[in-house]
Amino acid sequence: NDTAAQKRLAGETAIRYVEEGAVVGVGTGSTVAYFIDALATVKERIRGAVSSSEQSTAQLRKHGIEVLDLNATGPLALYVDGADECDPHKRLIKGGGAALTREKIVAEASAKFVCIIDASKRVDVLGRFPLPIEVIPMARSLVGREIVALGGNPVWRDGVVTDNGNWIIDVHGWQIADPVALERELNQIPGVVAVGLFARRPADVVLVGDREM
Ligand code: DER
Repeated sequence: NDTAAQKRLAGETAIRYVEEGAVVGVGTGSTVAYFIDALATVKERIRGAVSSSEQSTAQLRKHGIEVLDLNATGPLALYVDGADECDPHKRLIKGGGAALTREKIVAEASAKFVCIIDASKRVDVLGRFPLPIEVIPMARSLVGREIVALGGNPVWRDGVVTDNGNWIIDVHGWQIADPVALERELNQIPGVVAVGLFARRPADVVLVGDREM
């Protein structure tokens, strides 16, 4: 269908940002799955990849692409990942796939973050998609109470344990006009591991299908 076609196109278009001999930072999700398949067609051009999830690691290894430790690679030139929502300033909501913590780590280590999306992810104001927050399990109720105090409606993503052994709270009911401020505020709460707002550090390039936003 059209959405899948746009995701595939975005994944394939992102290949143009892969430089010779690069170690490529790779995100998580169904759009990134198309990027990984495309990366496999040029795998002799790259040195390897740094992965943001066990899911992406498995797909990379299936294609014979070496998965490297971020502590061994140092800074990366390129990070490619999807998003759940993207506003006009290239600020993102991520975490639909529960990989937000490692995604944020690899994005932070990368000089250029290329975000690959289909048109359905574009919004004027972030927040229709429930905001994922990764929390240390013992702090779930504490963080939930502080979210309520901030006017949100926290819902435990019951049954999901992240690659880091933590839990996810999805926050409904926020229209996030100042995502940088909210990201900073939520990051302060003890027990919060990562917030699914990429606003302090937005994407550098957003590909909607094959078009740069
Ligand atoms: O969980 C994530 O952050 C994913 O990147 C998500 O935001 C995009 O997933 P999709 O490409 O399957 O829509």
